[in-house]
Amino acid sequence: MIDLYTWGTPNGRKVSIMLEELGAAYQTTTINIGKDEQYKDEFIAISPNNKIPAIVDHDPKGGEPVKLFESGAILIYLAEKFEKFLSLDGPERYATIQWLMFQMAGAGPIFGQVHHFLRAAPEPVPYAINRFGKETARLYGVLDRQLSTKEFISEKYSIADIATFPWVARHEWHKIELADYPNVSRWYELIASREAVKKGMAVPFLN
Ligand SMILES: N[C@@H](CCC(=O)N[C@@H](CS)C(=O)NCC(=O)O)C(=O)O
Repeated sequence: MIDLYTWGTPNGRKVSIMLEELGAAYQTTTINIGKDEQYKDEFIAISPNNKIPAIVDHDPKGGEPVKLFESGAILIYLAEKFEKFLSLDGPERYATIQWLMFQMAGAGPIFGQVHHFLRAAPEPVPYAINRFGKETARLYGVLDRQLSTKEFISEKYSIADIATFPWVARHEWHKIELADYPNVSRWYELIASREAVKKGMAVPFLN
């Protein structure tokens, strides 16, 4: 059994999509980051950076339960455990990891800044909105070029697609018109149509 600690955000949904794609046995604990539950001692013991997502795998390949935070690390761990969505060696493995890192270090943090300055900042900061908005458009351009010759971000459906999809699903939050990026748009519809993606995007279920 895998315990998933999450909230209804793109980083959390990367992991719920992955667990659904794998058909893994998991149970969800919600960490309401709007109510500061991420700062509780019991959660920090699992996720020392006090951010979701985090997992505890009670049934690892050997030894003690495995605790992990950072969505990219969790995706790699699960991909290797189940031997799916990441080649175990060869150029394809590193192509996938490269695009996973593009999401982790580029698209995620930058789109997140746009969300913050457009939706949460206590006052308008035009410089920040412009800077992060331009960088967001540039990153969509990079993704669009990559997808102009490929069905998926890497060679096959992989953790690079799983990491990127929930962020692109928030395109309206970062003021991106998907029609301006036809290859991203085509890819987005393809990934959105997967049953496991639909299920993973609905986690955590909140009344
Ligand atoms: N690089 C981290 C980022 C995680 C992250 O930013 N999580 C946000 C929600 S999407 C969070 O828990 N924020 C709570 C806080 O910062 O206090 C990852 O990919 O796991």
